[in-house]
Amino acid sequence: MPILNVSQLVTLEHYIAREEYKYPGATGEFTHLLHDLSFAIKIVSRDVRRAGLNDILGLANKENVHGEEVKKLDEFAHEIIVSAMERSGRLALLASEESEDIILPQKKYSYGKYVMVFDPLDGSSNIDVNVTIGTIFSFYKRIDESSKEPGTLEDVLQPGYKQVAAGYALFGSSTVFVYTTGHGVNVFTYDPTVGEFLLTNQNVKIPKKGKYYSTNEGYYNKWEPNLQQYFQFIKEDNKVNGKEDNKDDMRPYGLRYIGTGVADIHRTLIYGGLYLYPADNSMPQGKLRLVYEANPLAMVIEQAGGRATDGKTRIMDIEPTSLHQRIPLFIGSEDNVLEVERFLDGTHPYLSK
Ligand code: FDP
Repeated sequence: MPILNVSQLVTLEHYIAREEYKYPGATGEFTHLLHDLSFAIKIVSRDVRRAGLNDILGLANKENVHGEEVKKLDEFAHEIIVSAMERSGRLALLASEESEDIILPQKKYSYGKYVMVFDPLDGSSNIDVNVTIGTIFSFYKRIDESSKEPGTLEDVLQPGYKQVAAGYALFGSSTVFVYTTGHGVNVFTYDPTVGEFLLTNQNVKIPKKGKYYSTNEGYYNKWEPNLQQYFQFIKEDNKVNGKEDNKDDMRPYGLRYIGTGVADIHRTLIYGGLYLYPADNSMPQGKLRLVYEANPLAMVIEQAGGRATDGKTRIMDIEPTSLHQRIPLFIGSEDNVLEVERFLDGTHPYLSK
C-alpha cells in the first residue's frame, strides 16, 4: 500500500513554480528564494535529526571526528541559512535572532530587492531534550526595490502587513514546511526517502474556536488581574451546577504547552484554540520578538482565518522600532483571541460577577 496516493504527489518545488504562473509578469526571483530556503531547511533538518549523535562525538574533545569545532545547533542553523540565502543575489539583507545587527550578503554576491528575517531555531530550551523545535522565516521587499546598494535597518523595520511571504519549518515527529504568500496556507511534509517536501495539507483553515490554551502558566502571579480572571473563567466547567449546556462554550479548556512557540502555534493552527505569551510585571514588553517571531506567525495564522494581536492591536499593524523588539502575543482561533481581549479591555461580563 503506497503511503500517498500518486495523484497527491505535489512537491514543494512544483507547487511554488505552479503558483508563480498565476502572477503575470512574475520574474521567478521569489521562486528561487523559496527553493534556496527549502534546501537550507533540508540541511538543518538533517542536522537536527543527528543532533544527539553529533553531541556525543563532539563531547569527547570538543571536536568531532573530523576535527571540526562542534557548534551549538542554533548557531549552526543560522550559518546554514545565511550561507544558502546570501549567494542568491536576490537579498538586500538578512536579519536573524542569532545576530545583533543586520547581516549583509558578502560583497561577492549582488544585492537584490528582498529582505529575509528568521529565527534559525525557535525553542532553544528544547534542543537538548529531543522536543520539537522549528525555524521561522519571512520575506519583505526592500523599501527602494530598484536599489543595488546594501540593505539598511530601515528595510527590515517594516510592519508585518508588508510581508510578501512567511512561514516556518517544524522538526517534530516529521519535518513540515508551512508557508503563505498571502493566498492561504499550505503544509508540506518532508519525505526523507525521496528528499522532497510533499504537499500534505492545502489551504489550511484554523477552527473558529478551539478548546486548547497554551501558555507558561507558571507566570500567573505576574500577570495583570483581568488576565488572571480569564484563567479562572476558562477553567470553569460549563456543565456544573445544572448550568445550560452551551455547545459553543468549550470550558474547561485543555492546557497544552510545548515551550517552543512555533510548535505550540502550529498545533493551534491545526486544532484551534489560543496561544498567549503576555506581558508580565518582570517583562512589560513580553518575551517574543516582533520582527522574526510574531509577524511571520501572525501572517500564517491570519491567512488561515485566525487572529493575532498584542492584546489590543493587530500584530501586523505595529511599526517596529528595533530589530529585536519584544511584543506580547495573543494568537489563534478568532473567537478565542476575541474572548481574551474582552478580559484585557474589561468588557467581558464574567468580570462584573
Ligand atoms: P526559547 O526561549 O526557548 O527559544 O521565542 C522564545 C521561546 O522559546 C518560545 O519559542 C517559547 O514559546 C518561549 O520562548 C518559552 O518561554 P518560557 O520558557 O518563558 O515559557
